[in-house]
Amino acid sequence: MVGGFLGAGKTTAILRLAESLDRQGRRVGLITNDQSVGLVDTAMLAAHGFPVEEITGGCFCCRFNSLVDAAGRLAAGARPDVFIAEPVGSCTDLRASVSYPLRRMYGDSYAIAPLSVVVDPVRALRALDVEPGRSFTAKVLYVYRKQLEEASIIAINKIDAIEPARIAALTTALRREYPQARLFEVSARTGQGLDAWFDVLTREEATADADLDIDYATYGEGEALLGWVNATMRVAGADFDGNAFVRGVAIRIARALGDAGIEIAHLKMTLAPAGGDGDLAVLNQVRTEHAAELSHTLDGEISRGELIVNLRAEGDPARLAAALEDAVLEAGDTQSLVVTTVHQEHFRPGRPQPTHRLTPV
Ligand SMILES: Nc1nc2c(ncn2[C@@H]2O[C@H](COP(=O)(O)OP(=O)(O)O)[C@@H](O)[C@H]2O)c(=O)[nH]1
Ligand SMILES: [Mg+2]
Repeated sequence: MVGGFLGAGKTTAILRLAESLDRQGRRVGLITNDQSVGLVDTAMLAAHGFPVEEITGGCFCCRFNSLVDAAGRLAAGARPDVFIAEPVGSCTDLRASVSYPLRRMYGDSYAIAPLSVVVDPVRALRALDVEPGRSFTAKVLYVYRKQLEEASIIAINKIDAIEPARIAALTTALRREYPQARLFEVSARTGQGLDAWFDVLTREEATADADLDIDYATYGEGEALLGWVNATMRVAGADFDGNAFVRGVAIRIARALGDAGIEIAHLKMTLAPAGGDGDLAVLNQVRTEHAAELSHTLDGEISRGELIVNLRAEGDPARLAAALEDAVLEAGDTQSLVVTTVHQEHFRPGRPQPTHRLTPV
């Protein structure tokens, strides 16, 4: 499992790990997880040609049997040598609710690798109070810190995008507060530092360390402070600039949420032309003040397309949904587009109730 908070770079790192294993001749199966359907991540990973199973409607820990079923489906089809699973970014206590149960029940068939937790360095510097700046409230940070507390490996990601001195400050803080974890400094984007981390993942097994001391009431409240919106929309017009449109939507959402004091955890969007040939715009934004990034852009103008939006932020889901709708309509207006909502849901994650909770024996 490659865990870590929303927007840390899990999916990007998993894709790199899958490619690395593939080059070594190992067959890989991927398992994505989310609270709801219509996922940008699944579409992105599948577009790279790897077999992917999606577990929706709850996290691995609360849908443990779905995780086992998904692994079973992959085993029956693509027959992977290695499974890589991405847990929901707002989940924690994964050792007790996923790793140990897997090992106890399926230890003869599977070896479980150490739990990795990926961090975005700017987010982590603020969460650990090393740097000032907009962050989440205390109960969300409780979940954030529990993720670090149970990590065997902490992968400090995005080192391509931050000054070395700030990484050094973060390393010092992480060593002090989470001495159990092995630290790696990596860039899932450029590939820097990944080999050393991946090497440990493929060679070592998870250890049975002390149980995570966690209060499920606080964890549940922290998780439920995050609002989730998933939407699928059809966009049509005379030939229009789809890249500018998704940028326009992101700018407007960030402005509205910033004015309301709401911190974005992760905003993801894809815009795919109707009947397209795999051409896609992909946008990501991981903080309210972070400039949105377009990691894939559309080659030319389009006249019709499907927009998928996944927004996770610390705020009332209805308010997030309204901000998204306003942003899409306004951005659409600037290019005289007609936008139709095909599917939209907004909610707070339910109380975490793991199927199993085992502690080491
Ligand atoms: N600069 C930089 N950005 C990265 C890196 N890894 C991931 N990102 C970006 O961070 C954002 C969130 O990444 P994603 O893999 O979707 O995060 P997840 O929510 O943890 O799965 C995307 O915009 C990625 O392109 C990295 O090593 N460097
Ligand atoms: Mg992801």
